[in-house]
Amino acid sequence: MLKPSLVKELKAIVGPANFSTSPEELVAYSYDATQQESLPWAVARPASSREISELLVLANRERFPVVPRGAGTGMSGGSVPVRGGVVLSLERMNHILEIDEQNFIAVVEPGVITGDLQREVESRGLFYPPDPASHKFCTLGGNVAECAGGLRAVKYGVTKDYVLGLEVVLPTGEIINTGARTVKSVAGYDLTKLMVGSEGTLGVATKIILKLLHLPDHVRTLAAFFNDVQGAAAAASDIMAQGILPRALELVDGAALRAVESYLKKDLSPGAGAMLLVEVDGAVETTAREADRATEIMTHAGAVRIQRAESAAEQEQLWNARRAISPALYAIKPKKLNEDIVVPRSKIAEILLEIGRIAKQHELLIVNFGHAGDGNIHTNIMIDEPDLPKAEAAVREIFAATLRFGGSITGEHGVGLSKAAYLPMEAGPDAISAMRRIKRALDPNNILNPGKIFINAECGVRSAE
Ligand code: 2HG
Ligand code: ZN
Repeated sequence: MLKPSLVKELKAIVGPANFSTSPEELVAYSYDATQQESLPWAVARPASSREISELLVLANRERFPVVPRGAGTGMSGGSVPVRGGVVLSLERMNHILEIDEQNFIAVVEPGVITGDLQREVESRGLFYPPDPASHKFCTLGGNVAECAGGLRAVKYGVTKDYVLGLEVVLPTGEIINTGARTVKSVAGYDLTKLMVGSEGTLGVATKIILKLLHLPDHVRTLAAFFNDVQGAAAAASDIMAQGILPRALELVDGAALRAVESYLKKDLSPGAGAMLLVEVDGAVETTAREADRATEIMTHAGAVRIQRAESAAEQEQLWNARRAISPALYAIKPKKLNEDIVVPRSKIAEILLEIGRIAKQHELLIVNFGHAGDGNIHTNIMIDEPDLPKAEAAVREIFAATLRFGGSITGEHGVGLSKAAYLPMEAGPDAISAMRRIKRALDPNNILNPGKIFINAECGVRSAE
């Protein structure tokens, strides 16, 4: 709870219309896409880095938590205010400030919807590749905080590969600029890379300088259907091993296919045990050659049917189906533990076998889909509430197997709340201690997004009452 004098000060910073403690609003800002929830004490919607700076200075003086929030589409609880405090919603800072067509740069505020920037730059023949499945809703600020990946990461990389520089408000209120507007810059520590993926715990990005590319001339999309997920996984590895670099190579298992078919009320390929979506881009001749080659490889690996999207509308339909998987899975069970393990891509078939074994042993339904091209598989453990303990045991075993295969427990969703207990499985104690020291150096009072990434993250926050 915030004492009345503090409410007055906060209202003076962001304006009374942009500050709320109404119960309805608190609920609306209490959860993210993981369905974890915790009520904040208030919501503030600042319009500038100066306002954010003032708010953070106040938070340090009064020691209340501040939790930055984009659109709440995160998948690890990063924007959930687990210790209450003030949610700092960046929704009003939603302007594309500049598109520099000559230097292939965009400068945006954090609240810009990723899909809006994609559309805007594409209308000018430019391309912003990072493409999280939630691109129609998620924000670039959230993408930066979590270092979002997405469907095109296999060829084009993830958010950190496109952030050239940032304006950041540090937890203690200083406004700094990191990076540069150039392709190269090695002036001091790379604070840009430190901030990207820091899950809203080290600073609030208020301006983002993004690298753009030239829009590829041509795009071809294939949907291939297999009898089982092992065949699809083998085909995905073969495509990559043969030197084809698709811009998306997505795997969907049978259970995910059924779920999305019933969610969209549309058959993709009745009875198919798995689907691969392959998209290549580039010059017309190159894409034609690569699509033919991918077709041969998938046929050889056991594809029973391959569909070529004949128009942009057909391409869009396939991608809409793929992007709908995450919400569609709730038709199977009321709760899902959505993980985003990543393994070397030659190990996808093996890890899927191992996950199947773990599912059987714990009598759980585990649905797998995701970014096969870069080895990032979404293992979704579908449960009813009472199944939670055994699902958590299964998660630990899946993570152990992932690490044995040389992978990582999270490829794109971040640690947040969901994976804090598991981080020590991957990062050694000295590495975690180094991370904690960075956090402490930048946020000595632990006011910015406390309770994330580290288990038992020391609080340092007292009630502002
Ligand atoms: C996706 O790729 C998202 O669709 C969500 O990262 C994944 O729900 C999930 O597990
Ligand atoms: Zn994903």
